[in-house]
Amino acid sequence: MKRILATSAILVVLVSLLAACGGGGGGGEQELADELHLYNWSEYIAPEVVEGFEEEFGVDVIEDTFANNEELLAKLQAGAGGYDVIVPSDYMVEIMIEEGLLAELNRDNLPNITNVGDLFADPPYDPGMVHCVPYLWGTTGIGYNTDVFEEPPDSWAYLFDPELASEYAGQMTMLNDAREAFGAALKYLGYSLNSTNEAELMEARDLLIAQKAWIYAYDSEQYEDLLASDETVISHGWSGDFFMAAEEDERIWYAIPQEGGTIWADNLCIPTSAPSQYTAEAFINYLMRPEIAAANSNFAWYGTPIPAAYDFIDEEVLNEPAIYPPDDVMARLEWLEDLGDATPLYERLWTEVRAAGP
Ligand code: SPD
Repeated sequence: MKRILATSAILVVLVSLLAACGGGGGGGEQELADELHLYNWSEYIAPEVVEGFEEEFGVDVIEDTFANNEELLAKLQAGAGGYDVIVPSDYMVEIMIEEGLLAELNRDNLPNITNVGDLFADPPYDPGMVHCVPYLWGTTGIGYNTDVFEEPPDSWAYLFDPELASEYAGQMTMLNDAREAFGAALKYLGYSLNSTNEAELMEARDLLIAQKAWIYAYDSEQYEDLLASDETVISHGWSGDFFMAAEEDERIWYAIPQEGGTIWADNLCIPTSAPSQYTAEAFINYLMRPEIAAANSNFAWYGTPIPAAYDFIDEEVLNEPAIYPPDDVMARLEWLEDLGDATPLYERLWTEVRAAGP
């Protein structure tokens, strides 16, 4: 009897210790933490959604933002252990799974996962949604000032062809994002944005270096504001960011280039180092409620993977063909994929682009 009591006491101490450490493994942990740390893209969650979670669950949400997937990866690789929920894109999810950076989701805590539509429920970068659930999706293309462009600049030539692009010298931004910048250059050249062909990549690098003569900035977080403040007139960027800016400034609009561009999905994932996997799952489950998914889609002007949310999405978002593109446009879009062994080559070429004059 004594031995049973002693064993139980040890178990109780172990369980309390695990709870005090915040667990991280999900399992038996059933208490919400006081805080949830979210590492997200900028302007990518509706303020009322955050407030709603804080009020209903009694958890303070603390948000940091990153500019691109590589910045997020570098932070986790450097051992940053404070984040409960992160929001990597498709190809980065694959890389993070391979590197053992993502926890497996505990579906018992995610009953709303059944709300994810068939199109997104079995993504190639995370088959069966074992590690992540899709959050929002969109495209990469060209934002512009409609006062300057009578016709939509719906070709990458507006950013790369010397005759066209030089007209907007000093008034053009490119995303501060290696995969997206190379993707745009590769598409303009007629190649896949997942090319690993060294000659094609060198050509894209040279094009990006030549383009620097017209670039105002590489920026992923304020480029839409630069359009609104008339510092720029044309900008490489993510669809919803331009539509969101257009709410304040109706001169701004967005075009998907005829040559095609990127289609992407950002995902809600939990790092293996998360302070509280249980709190992270409560938050992710909340974000998959149809009304909440709709509030985020209405705020950020990106597509939601939750079809039941459509009933709550504003008509102008739902009916915008650049947000929910028709089939012929979808057919021209390409997903970014993990480049495997070619990743260091991209990194080197991107460093060369950023270091080059002017
Ligand atoms: N302002 C939030 C934008 C989020 C864009 N994520 C897209 C990543 C595509 N590679």
